[in-house]
This record gives sequence, C-alpha cells and structure tokens, in this order.
Amino acid sequence: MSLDINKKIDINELLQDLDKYEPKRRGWHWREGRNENRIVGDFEYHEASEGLKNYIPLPGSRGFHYIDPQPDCVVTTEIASGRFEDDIRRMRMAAWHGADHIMVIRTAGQSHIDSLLEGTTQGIGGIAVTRKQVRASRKALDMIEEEVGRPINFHSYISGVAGPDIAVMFAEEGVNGAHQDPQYNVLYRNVNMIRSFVDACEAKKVMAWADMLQIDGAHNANATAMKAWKVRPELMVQHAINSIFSKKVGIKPENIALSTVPPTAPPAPCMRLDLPYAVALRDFFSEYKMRAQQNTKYMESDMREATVTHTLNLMISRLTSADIQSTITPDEGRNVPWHYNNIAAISTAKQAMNGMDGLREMVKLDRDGVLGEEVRELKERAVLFMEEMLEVGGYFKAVEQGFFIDSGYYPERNGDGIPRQIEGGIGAGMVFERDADYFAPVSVHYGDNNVPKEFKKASDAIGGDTFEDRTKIIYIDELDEHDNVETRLKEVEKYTNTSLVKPEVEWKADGVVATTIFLPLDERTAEFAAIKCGEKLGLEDVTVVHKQCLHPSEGTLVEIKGRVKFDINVNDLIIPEKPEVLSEEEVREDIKEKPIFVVAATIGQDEHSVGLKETLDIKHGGIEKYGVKYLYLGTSCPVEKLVDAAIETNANAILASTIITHDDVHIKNMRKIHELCVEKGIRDKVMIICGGTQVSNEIAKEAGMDAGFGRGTKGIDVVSFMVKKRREM
Ligand code: Z98
Repeated sequence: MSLDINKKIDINELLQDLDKYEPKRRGWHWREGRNENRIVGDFEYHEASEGLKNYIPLPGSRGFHYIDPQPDCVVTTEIASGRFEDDIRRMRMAAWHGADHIMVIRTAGQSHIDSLLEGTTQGIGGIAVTRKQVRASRKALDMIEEEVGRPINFHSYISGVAGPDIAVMFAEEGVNGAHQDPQYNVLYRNVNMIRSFVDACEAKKVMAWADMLQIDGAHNANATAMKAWKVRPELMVQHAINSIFSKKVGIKPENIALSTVPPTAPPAPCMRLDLPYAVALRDFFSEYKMRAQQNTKYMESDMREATVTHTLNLMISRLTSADIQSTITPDEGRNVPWHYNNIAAISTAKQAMNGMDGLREMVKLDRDGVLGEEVRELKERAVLFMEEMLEVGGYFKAVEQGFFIDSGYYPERNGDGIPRQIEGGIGAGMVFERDADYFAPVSVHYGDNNVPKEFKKASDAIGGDTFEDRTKIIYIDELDEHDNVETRLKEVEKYTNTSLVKPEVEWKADGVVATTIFLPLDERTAEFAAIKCGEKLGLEDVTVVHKQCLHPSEGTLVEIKGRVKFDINVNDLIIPEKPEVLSEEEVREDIKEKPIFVVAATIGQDEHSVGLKETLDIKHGGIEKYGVKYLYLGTSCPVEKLVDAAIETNANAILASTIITHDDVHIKNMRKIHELCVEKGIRDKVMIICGGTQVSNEIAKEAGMDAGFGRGTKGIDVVSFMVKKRREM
C-alpha cells in the first residue's frame, strides 16, 4: 500500500492485514543536512535541514517561489484526538507542513494502567494505547514518510506500572521515541518510588535496544507548580536525575533529551527569566539533546496570545539551541483538539525558526552582565538543591520530605511540595530481590541474569524472543463489540468515499464548526448572547470556546463552536473552472518582448477608484509591476471616452472597473463597451476586462467581456490573463 497525493488515506485498506504488518525501521531520526549552509530559492540558510519532497509552504512564500525551507531541528506535533483513525489523517497533514515527530497521548492516562492492554479497553474511560493503534499509526507513518521524503518519528509515553510492558510493545512496533521518567510516576501519578525506578531500568534498557529517543518529564514540574519560574533550580535537578540514570542504564546520550519549557509567559518579563534558565541548562547538560516545548502553564484560550508566547519561546530556542522543537496549541485551553491548530502551531515554529535563522551568528549573548550572574545563580541553586538531597539521604528521602514542586524559589521552601512515602503509592511492596539463580529468557533485560551454560544468550532458551523473531508477537484485535474502529468507521460510512461531506474539527464528520462573533455587550451577557446566536444559526451543542472583553461595556469578542445538522453533496456544487495563473517570470518575459498597453477607468457614474488603482499600481503588485504601461482616465468615465482612448492609444486592452450595481448598471455598461468596440471595428484587436466586487468571470463574459475579476483579484491574475489571451489572439 502506498499513498497517492490526490487521494485520501484509506483507513479500511490500512487496517487490512494489520496483524501481519512489520514496521519499516526502528530508531530515532534527526533531520538530514544540519550544520551546513543551504541555498533555498533566493536565500541562504545556516540553520536549515534538507527539504521535503511534498510540502505545503507558508502562505507568504507566494512572493518567494513557494519555497519551504525546513529548520534544522525536529518539529513535533501532538496529535491525539482519541481516535487513531482520525489522528492518522491529521498526521499526514502535519507532515506536509513540516512535522517529523508525531506524539500520541491517549485519552486514558497511561500511567493508570496496570498492564499492557490488548484487545480491549477493559471498561476504562477514554482511549488507551494498544498494539493495534500503535501499529496502524506506524504503518500510516511509514507511508506518509515516503510521501514527504523524510523519516517521521512516532512517539508516545512509557509511564505507570505497566511502563516496561509498554516499552516492549513500542520497541516491537517501531515506535521511535517516548517520554520516560520515573519521577513523573512518583510525583504526579503516585506510583511507588522504588517500583517506579526499578521499572524504569527495564523500560530504559528496552528503549536503548530500540534506539528510541527519550524525553524526560521535568516540564511537568513547571506546569504543576504554583509559580512556574520558581521551580527552575528543581527542574535542573529533575533533568539531572533522569539523564544520568538513563545513561547509566545504557541509553546513548544523543538519545536522551531534556524536556525544557521556558517557565514563564507574558506579561511576565519572560526573557529575563527564561533566557538565563535556558543558558544554564545548556551549560549543565551539553552532552544531551534539548527538546524545547512551549509554555502551557499560563495558556488561556486566546490563539493570538498563545502564538506570541510560542514565538517568544522559539526565540529562546534560536538564541540558545533546540534539537527538537515542540509545538502546542491553545487547544489545551479550549479542550478541543482542532486539526488546523496543530498545523497553525507547526507553521508558527517553521516561520519563526526560518525567520531567526543564523541569529546566533549575529547576536552574542552577553554573559558578562546580568545574564551571566543569573545563570551562575541558577546553577548554584540547583547544585545546592542536589547537595541537600544527598544530605537528607538521597532522592527517595527528599521526595518524602516534600522537596519537589514546592512553590519556594530554592533554597526558600514553602512546605507545599508533593510529598510521597517510600513505602506508599501504587505498586508498593511489589519489588522483590532476584534469587541467586534468577533467569529470564529474554534478549534485552536489566540487571543480573543467570544464563544457563548451554545457551549462548538468554533468549536461546526459548529459541529467540519477540525482538529477534517477530512471528512470536501475538497480535490481538479489538474484542469490544461496540467500541472499536470498525464500528466507528461504519458510523461514518456515509461520508467515506462518497460525495457527501460535513465540516469537522476533531473526528470525521463530527459536524463541528467554529465561529467568531463580536457583540456590543459586557462579557457575561455576550457569552450567553453568543450561544443564542449560534443556535439561531442552526448549530447544535453550542459552547463558548473563547471570549475576550474588549471593553467592560462596549463589547466582547466570543468564539463559539457547535454542530451543524446538515451535510453537503459536493456533486451539487457549481464550481467554475479555476483560471491558471502564469508565473511572474513568464509574464514579465512575455511583456518585455511584446509590450502591453492598457486604458483603464471606473465607468459610468461610479466614483470608486481604489480597487482599480490597486490593480494598476506597482505598489501592491498591480499590473505595472510586470511591465504593463497604462493610461488611467479616472472615475465616472463615460464608456465612449474609454473606448475612444483605446483607439487613440492603440491599446491592447481596456480595463473597466464598476462597483455600483443598482438597476444592473454594471452589466449594462459592460455590454455597452463591448458593443461600442464592435461598432468601431476594434473588438477583435482589444481585450476587454472588467473588475469589481460584484463582478464574476461568468457575469462579465455573458456581458461580452473577455474576462471578469471579482474580490481578492491581484495584478498577477489580470496580467496573466492578458498574456494568455493575447497568445490566443
Ligand atoms: C508533553 N504535552 O510533554 P499519562 N510521562 C511523562 C509525561 O510528561 C507525560 C506522561 C508520561 C506534554 C504531555 N505529559 C504531558 C514524562 C505527559 C503521560 O498517564 O498517560 O497521562 O502519562 O508532551
């Protein structure tokens, strides 16, 4: 199975023979061609990687031959709608925009699961990670990476008491990266700390075998702490613990990534707090990789604000360094995973990183001043934290005493940390010392293993394990009769490979649309008025996803979402043929060789001039820019005068503009120009083009014009038409 860019990914086909599917490869992949200067289009980039085979560039690239330079670092997006069949479609869109690290977090907390789930979700609320989902996603990504021409890293989470089991499954299924940090289990999921660290040895060993990249969980401290910037010393301690632990278990340092988040957000003076922190981290942990994630702690539902925070965070990445740049959207604040906000965040990262390409070559961080002092202070606080931890008897004791997630700026302590008991938590007392003759017949295992002499390696005892012989992997399909992908796909069958379509945000054919409404009301009233507006628009289940007071009494901006009841049959749509626009180069060349002269005016009794002038004038890309010369006759120009001017100047084209439409005056005037030209014998020599907000190509042609241009027309559209039309003449 391979993908055709003109066709949707076929989920049914993807699921076929899934039980036999083998992932194409294992291991993490960094972008190719980093650290080399690269020419893309008109520009030289110093922090870019190899480009993509298929991509969607940024909208502004229109002015730059639609190039799509790819930053040097891996770009992450977190896609987790809870339905893998929908996630897969989003992964494809994300990859085309530049994501090569797809993280999937399931809606049922993985750390709450006691064992590897296969076949069924066992009645838990939410969607748990299963082999089937992982395999289907990896299979899809194996095809998507062919399509974009760049390997894509698939990533999920190895946590909870089932962590080692999940690690094994991920290794078998070609998962390329995972969050793994025993401190996460201890602090946020109350897993017993001994159990968590012992399990982590096994999980990390498996990750090392699978060449997976590991991301730690330190960022959860600043997402949880009351004041995120106060835990900066502690964050470094957490990074240190997991990094050195992982290295000692056998993960190579280049596969160990620190999950760093600039801890604060505007309106805090975030650079002053975040930059020294970022520098201190890179001083301490130069051996490891940096995974930079956006600050989410202070994220509200405002897209604009979140985007600025993200951009400031991206500046930190460019001023210091990032090996992986994560992107997160305000969906966390809205509680809806929107397809398009993933893409928006990827584009923000791509745009900002390309924009700040090579910044460090031009701007040097001044470590002699406040920055240096702050960096030193942060590092000292972290070291003192670590020393005190040792003094009280080590990590476990420190956790017991509530050292972590305390709201004080160390060494200050407010006594509100998250304390856990060494003997307490999930899985307490479930760690047993291995017997002297302990033997596990597996190829990858942490710690003592007494391999009997008759075997060269432990797994020989069973003739090879699942890492060596994939046929031993037992694939269990979904067992739940009601909650499974097949039934979900049946529910949307009406919209699969048919001409029917519904708007969607989260899941296929969910019918969800979002609308922005301004109401001249106070915030509270506006909220309820907006819901009423949504209902009157025919939406169901209307909820407010964002509101922002613009003035206590003058008005409020509200974004609502709701569900439409209808669907649309695309076969019933009347879609005019899309005019093909020539490239700027081709147009310029053509006009250079064979000049074009036009006469232009707003006709009849019409005083509107802006649209026509924008179309003519060089400043905003009017036809003048491409070498066209023109005579502008102003507004309210009689049709006769315009046609006479065309004759006198021997013009190639007449450009008429008309906005007013009462009594169909625009159509009457167009027809009059055509008839006059016929009468005066120039119709076959002159192109007649009409533009205006109410003009369409169809209306204009019906009225005898060669073409009509409506709202949103640019000079290139008009000039491209003229060049093509002249070739026909
Ligand atoms: C991120 N947006 O970093 P449950 N282990 C670690 C984690 O950070 C997380 C989990 C496990 C964030 C996502 N992080 C939040 C170290 C989650 C997940 O039990 O499945 O929620 O554990 O990508």
